[in-house]
Amino acid sequence: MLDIELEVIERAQKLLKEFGYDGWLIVTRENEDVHSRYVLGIRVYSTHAIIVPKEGDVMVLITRMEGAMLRDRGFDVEEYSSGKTFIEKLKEKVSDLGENPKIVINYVENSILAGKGGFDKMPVGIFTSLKTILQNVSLESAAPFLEKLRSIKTPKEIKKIEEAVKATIEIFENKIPGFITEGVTEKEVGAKINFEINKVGEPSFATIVASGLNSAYPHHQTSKKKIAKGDIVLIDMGVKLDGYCADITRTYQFGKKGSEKIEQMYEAVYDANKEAIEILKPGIMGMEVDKTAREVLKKHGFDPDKFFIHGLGHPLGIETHDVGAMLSTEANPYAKIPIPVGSVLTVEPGLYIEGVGGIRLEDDIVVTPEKCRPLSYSPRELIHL
Ligand SMILES: [Mn+2]
Repeated sequence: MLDIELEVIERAQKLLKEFGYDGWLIVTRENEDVHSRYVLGIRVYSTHAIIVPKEGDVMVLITRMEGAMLRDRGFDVEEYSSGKTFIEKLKEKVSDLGENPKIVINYVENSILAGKGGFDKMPVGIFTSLKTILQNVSLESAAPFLEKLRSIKTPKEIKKIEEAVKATIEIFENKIPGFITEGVTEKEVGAKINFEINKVGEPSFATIVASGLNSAYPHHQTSKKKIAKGDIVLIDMGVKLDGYCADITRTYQFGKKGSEKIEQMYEAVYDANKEAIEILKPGIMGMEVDKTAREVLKKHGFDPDKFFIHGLGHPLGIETHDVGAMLSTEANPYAKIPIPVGSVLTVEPGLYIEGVGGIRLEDDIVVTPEKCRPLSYSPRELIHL
């Protein structure tokens, strides 16, 4: 167990007590629930259960194949050999939490309407199994508890994200310019970027390399298209370090000459990014920050309703799209809560014009008691590679 996991466990236990829960139960497999790694610090793949009691040691019920690895990390490990023994041992361990314990599990009621997708990690099959196995246990949604646990980052978590951002910038500045050559495909550039990412960590998400007209799609799927002179090259990627994500987008142009339109778009997006970061401070609502960015784009002559087709930013943490206060329009309930100190957010205005291309500049920031501290800074001018 590293300090960062110990801190997560301590905070989780404190919150369980505050909420009046007896424990937090994670049951997952194949690394499907991000909270398993959040607590254990490593990925495990066999079906396993993690019990975080409101006090005392964390218990992991797992196969022999992966048990030793967790025992080495200091966890209390119980091994099982079949579905039947898993069920017997889970029942027994849960009964240690008391009579008719109140336990939270990682699912969300009315998941689509609730807008809390980040917590909805339990497959329906496991959910129905638990309902049958744990008859005298009250199983509740962990969403309110997890929201508190994950949306505010501790100094150790912030430091980890800061390191991930540094590693990402290093690749943007020192590696990527050399990767963009005439005729290279988006996929080849993506593979080279991923090689650099994997040397220090792993990709936070599937790296996006969008060139030419493809850049008009914010989530373009990196393709076999060859990069040609004059193309916009939009790259969205991030290093994940020890489970904590960075997420940065830079937009370049391949070749010396750019069109005036693209230069204007770049300037508008740069100003929107900068002004949004300037007004971002604790207590402000994300919708206000999002609105400011839209107004800047409008001032530059670009209609945000037509050309800025996503929210301004999202929380960043153990998932690229983490949970908590968002920078978005008022349609998003998370854009209407005051942004707390300790939030880590992306700020990523963009302009996407079909038939022309897209520009996005995405930086990562931390909300401090005074205002916000950018962890990355977009280049002032469009860089011609
Ligand atoms: Mn992003």
